[in-house]
Amino acid sequence: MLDAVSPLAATSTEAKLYDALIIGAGFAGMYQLHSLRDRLGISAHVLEAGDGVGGTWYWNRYPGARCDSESHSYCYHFSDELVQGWEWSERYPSQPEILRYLNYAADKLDLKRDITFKARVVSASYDEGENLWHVRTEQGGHYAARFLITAVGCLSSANLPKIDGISDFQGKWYHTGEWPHEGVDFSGKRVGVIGTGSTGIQAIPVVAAAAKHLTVFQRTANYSIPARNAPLTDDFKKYVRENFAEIRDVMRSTVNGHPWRIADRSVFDVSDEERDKIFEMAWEKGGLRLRAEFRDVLTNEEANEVVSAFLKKKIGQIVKDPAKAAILADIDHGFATKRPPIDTGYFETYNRDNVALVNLRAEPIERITATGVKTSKGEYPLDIIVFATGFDAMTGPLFNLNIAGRNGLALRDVWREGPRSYLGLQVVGFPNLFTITGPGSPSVLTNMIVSIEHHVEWITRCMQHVVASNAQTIETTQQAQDAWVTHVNAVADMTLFPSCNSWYLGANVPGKPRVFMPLPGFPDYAQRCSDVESNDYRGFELTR
Ligand code: NA7
Repeated sequence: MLDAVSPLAATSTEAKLYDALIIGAGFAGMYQLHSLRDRLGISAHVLEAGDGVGGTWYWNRYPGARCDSESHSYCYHFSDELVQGWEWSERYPSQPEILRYLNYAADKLDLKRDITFKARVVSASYDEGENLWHVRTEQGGHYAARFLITAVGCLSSANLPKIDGISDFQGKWYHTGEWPHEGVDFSGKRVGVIGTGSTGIQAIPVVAAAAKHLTVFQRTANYSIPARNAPLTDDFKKYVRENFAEIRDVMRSTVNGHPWRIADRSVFDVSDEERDKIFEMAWEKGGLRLRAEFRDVLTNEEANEVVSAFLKKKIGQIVKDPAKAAILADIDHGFATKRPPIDTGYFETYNRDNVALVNLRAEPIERITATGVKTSKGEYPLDIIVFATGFDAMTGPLFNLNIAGRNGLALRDVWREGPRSYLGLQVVGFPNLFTITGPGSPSVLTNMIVSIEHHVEWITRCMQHVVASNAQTIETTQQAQDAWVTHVNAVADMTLFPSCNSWYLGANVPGKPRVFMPLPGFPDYAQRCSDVESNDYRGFELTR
């Protein structure tokens, strides 16, 4: 334990004392624990609400849950041993396989002994006199540490819309992000799914195949690209084993952190025929690679319209009922300005006899009744309602911790008008607090693992610097934070992201301030973080 911390253990608090507390045992918290404990040699402990590791993948057990990043890129790359010791079975890993992977990593790194499970953090407050963060859990636990690191994920606070009458419903209802561990039996049931984001698009085909009847309630139509999921071949597995260093380098050098480069051509550099050929090939190959075929999809409105038109046309080709096809293709935003979903048989599902589509733009939900969902045009009888209605993204999970910094300053109040941070890592007034993949960093615009590994490694070196400098605290300055917020807004404004109502902007949660939260462009961001580090942590102040 750090010298500056240990004397306090005996004197000022009955809390369990550590050098660092980490909240959350998903990909981020697990790697942070390993880095601090096994590399830096300080005492670190993780508090986790669930009764196992996994984070997002512990909670999101809904039917069809699968990662949209390809499996060979959606795993830790910091350890050759972990890479060589694991084999993914499919192109996109399913939720159960990711959970197995995280347990494999936790066991290999011997992490579980330093994690307290079933410990839901309800408050985290900084005591300036002691220079300690005091963290309390719902279960009555009290912990304290000099450093506090949030590893709570960006999409872990479920958004359950306030629809009148939900307590009247006599059937069962579930939110996809808080799915029962024992699963849900849909057989013989009339099911309604509300929401057609990435989650709804994954769940709908699986629910349709299991249920007697499915009614999809669509408010905003969405694009989707076939994932073309399939078992991995032995050749591909061998390629990954032998080339993982190169794969990692590609991921770290591209805007979205995926294992492919973005083509250096404009949509308008090629003829219409050639462009169609490129799109068709990308459609056949499947997955998010389609977005990378041209460099200007998210920066040039006309270029975006061309891609969007191609994808809308595909819906009409797949969905046989012209009325359904028209509702599904009536998309009001440009492709990938919202998080682009990928699917397995999504649009094809609307060709099944047991699937109905309700257009909430034409008939909004009025209320939930004892027996179903009532819209302005009629009532839909249901036995089960599935809310695939997303998350209070990025800030929600942090607010749930009730973080209070200097002088009891609540993060919720400081961010009332929207999140403000320096590098997405620190906030003025909250010394020694680091937010992994916090607002103001690339986070959700990347393959998350790339952003997580980058942040964990940066935080670890930064803490090493604080300790080596014999400093008590590190805290960003107001000036650095203000300049960073200006930078994030300027970069977002160079893209088409702010053009639509997405959860990136908080637009899915009524009353949430409209602020673009993530920062587009991983490599430029990583370079800026490196520059800060090599310039004596410019923008941060250390107190000794
Ligand atoms: P999303 O992408 O936020 O999608 C939520 C869906 O739920 C979306 O279609 C919403 O329509 C719909 N929704 C939300 N509230 C309502 C109400 N009140 N009535 C009807 N429909 C509603 O969440 P996901 O879980 O699909 O995906 C989140 C991320 O997880 C995803 O992007 C990946 O990164 C993984 P709207 O568009 O708001 O009109």
